[in-house]
Amino acid sequence: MADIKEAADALSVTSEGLPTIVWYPGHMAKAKRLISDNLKLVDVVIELVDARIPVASANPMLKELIGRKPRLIVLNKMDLASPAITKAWVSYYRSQDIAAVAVDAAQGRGIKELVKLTAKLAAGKTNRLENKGAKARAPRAMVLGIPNVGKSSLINRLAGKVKAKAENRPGVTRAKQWIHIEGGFDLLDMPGILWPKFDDPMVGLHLSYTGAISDEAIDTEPVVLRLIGWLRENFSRDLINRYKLELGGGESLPEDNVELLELIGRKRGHLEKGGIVNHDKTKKLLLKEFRAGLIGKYTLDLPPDKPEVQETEAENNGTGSKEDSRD
Ligand SMILES: Nc1nc2c(ncn2[C@@H]2O[C@H](COP(=O)(O)OP(=O)(O)OP(=O)(O)O)[C@@H](O)[C@H]2O)c(=O)[nH]1
Ligand SMILES: [Mg+2]
Repeated sequence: MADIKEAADALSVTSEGLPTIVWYPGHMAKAKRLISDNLKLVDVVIELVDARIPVASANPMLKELIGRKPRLIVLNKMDLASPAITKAWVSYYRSQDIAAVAVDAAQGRGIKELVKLTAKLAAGKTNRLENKGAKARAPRAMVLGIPNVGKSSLINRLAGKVKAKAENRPGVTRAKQWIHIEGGFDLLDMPGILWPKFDDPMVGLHLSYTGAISDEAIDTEPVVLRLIGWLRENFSRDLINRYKLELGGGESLPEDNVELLELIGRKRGHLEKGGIVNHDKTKKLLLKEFRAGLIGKYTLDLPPDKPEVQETEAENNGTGSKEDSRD
């Protein structure tokens, strides 16, 4: 499994100690060429983004790269994202005339609709070819996405439906492997790695929260402290429930993120001699549980036309009825 660090040229930090990505123009041009070479082979592009961070996990240059080729945006890992905000994202894309669908490639949710939509988008091209007298062929698609977004899971999930029937087609440049997806299209059996946006510190932060940037590559302390702050501001009820942070009457969570981290650490018994909290243990726990959706199902990037969704979500989460099932 690759991560952003391997795809990027360098990982750097901002003045606040937050991760940011540095790309060199030469390497970027090479990556672009690699993608455009493969793009030539397909009729439709399946762009995978992480439903929790549709902005941070998207490639801002893809639109320009693929030109007028049909594109389907797939919001993967929907099982970990806020259902209401995922819905809002799908409507947003559709309002922009971009086909979009939410899926869970790990469990197979949404895959049928994905196949249907891809076939429909690609059919325009093959129909045009046939009208010009070319021999009929199945439409072709490829999967693109940043590291760790679920490209292999999606390809396996699609291939699994037809028992991974792969074939080596002659006549195609460098004899690529294609998987025939029944009732749908031919899928290029090789995902294209995209690079995420790199000029916005929020992007690095959100990629770290969700694990697209591996923890070994960065100092997780400032990242986890920001995450704790975000959770406290938006979903304090979830934190209280998950970590059983019983507070005295009228008391609220500590404003200080380090204090809150230590409170959680103490609750989980992450103590060393002298009653000092082992920050490292608590940081790892928080990241693991956040990424697994155990604290709650959150979407960090909001659609441009729906900034108010997060608030509604926070209110809904505060009702307490679903917390029991999370332990
Ligand atoms: N919860 C959840 N996890 C998923 C989903 N799709 C993929 N994953 C997990 O995400 C991780 C990365 O998935 P991969 O399919 O390896 O992602 P990839 O894009 O091929 O990654 P690289 O090859 O490293 O670029 C794995 O641990 C998967 O099990 C999903 O829909 N839901
Ligand atoms: Mg992969």
